[in-house]
Amino acid sequence: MDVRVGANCCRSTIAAAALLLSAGLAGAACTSRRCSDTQAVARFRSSLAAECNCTSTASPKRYVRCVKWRIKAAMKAGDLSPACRKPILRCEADSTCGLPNAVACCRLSGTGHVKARIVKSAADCRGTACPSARSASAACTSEGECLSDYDGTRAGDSRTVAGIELAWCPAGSFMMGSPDDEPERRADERQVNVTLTRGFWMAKYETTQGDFKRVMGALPGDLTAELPEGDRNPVGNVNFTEAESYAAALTRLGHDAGELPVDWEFRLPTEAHWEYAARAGTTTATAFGNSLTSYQANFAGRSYDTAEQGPSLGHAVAVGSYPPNAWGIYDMHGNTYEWCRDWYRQALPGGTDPDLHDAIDAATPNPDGSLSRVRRGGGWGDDGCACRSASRLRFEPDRRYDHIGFRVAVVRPQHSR
Ligand SMILES: [Ca+2]
Repeated sequence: MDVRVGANCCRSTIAAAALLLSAGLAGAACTSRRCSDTQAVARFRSSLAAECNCTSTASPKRYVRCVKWRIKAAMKAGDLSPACRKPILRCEADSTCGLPNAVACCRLSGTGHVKARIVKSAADCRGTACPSARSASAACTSEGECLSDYDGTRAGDSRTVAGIELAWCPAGSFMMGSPDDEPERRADERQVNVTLTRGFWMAKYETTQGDFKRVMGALPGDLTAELPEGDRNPVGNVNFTEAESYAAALTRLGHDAGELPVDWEFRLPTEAHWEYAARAGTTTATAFGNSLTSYQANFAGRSYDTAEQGPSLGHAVAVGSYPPNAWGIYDMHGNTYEWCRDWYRQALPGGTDPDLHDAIDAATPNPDGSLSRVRRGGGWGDDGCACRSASRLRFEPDRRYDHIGFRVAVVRPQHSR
């Protein structure tokens, strides 16, 4: 099923495909404002693949012929409104025969056209493989890259994968770091422009002890008086490698369960991902404005800026005990510090999709010559100023401390196109 998509003339087709994908459900394209009974359409569609013996992508024409016959019969029996016929047919004719994780090959030809086709396996692709494609025309951008139907539709959309609750953070640009006049800022927060070309899913909560034990079998380090035991309490005393191992294990669980497309994976967030998610669209010092009280986040000591003084608990609490930010993400300010995947570099990494995970040569050495990863967000033992969205600290990756935990993100890495 080869589909040639003009790079310029078919922008509307691509836009429609993008809309279809951003709706999150291929089925959404099979309903229509003119078709009043959208539930009937959804029910009917879900039965078509089985009724038409749709076991392979190799026979789309026969499949569509069967669908047409079924629609006709349903209309005759009064089970389907004639207005629903076209929406269903339009979708079915462009479908991958009901297979949810078909593979599309997206290839930019020498003449500037995108050539897309559906295959059974990524191994059959000579161009870019888009494993979560639902149809050829809905798989590729006009540049021959993959669109994803796994994206959320709007900031804060929810999804649960491998038991981890996630919030959607859409692609976008933001100013990373703090302005010169932000109180208590530090020199390593000099602002840079960042563009994130792909949206990602951020864990709504810090990694909990319960989830870590479920996935890895045991906690990574000791509990302390300040890091008490509790399945909803955050993990602490976890080094960088252990945090990455947990993310990798979640990726395997997600793939094995069919909940995670093969081109997506769990990771620690980059600093850019972390700050973008912490800000949740805000440009103020925190997601709650230019001040912060310990009624809003679990930190100790001084409130930040003009906020009223609150309690200093001096220990970790169950995740989600404080209000979420605008995208439904909890404890980005306070409770535990959170590992990021970047090497610490004094100058913030700006630009497009910055990722210093492998940029060891760019890392800023500590006074003793060692190198650090980044930790973010403040914790139960520090003042409110450390909870600012732009605040950043370093920590050597092989070390652990009870006030340092992490959260995971689900991303579609750049190497998967
Ligand atoms: Ca935190």
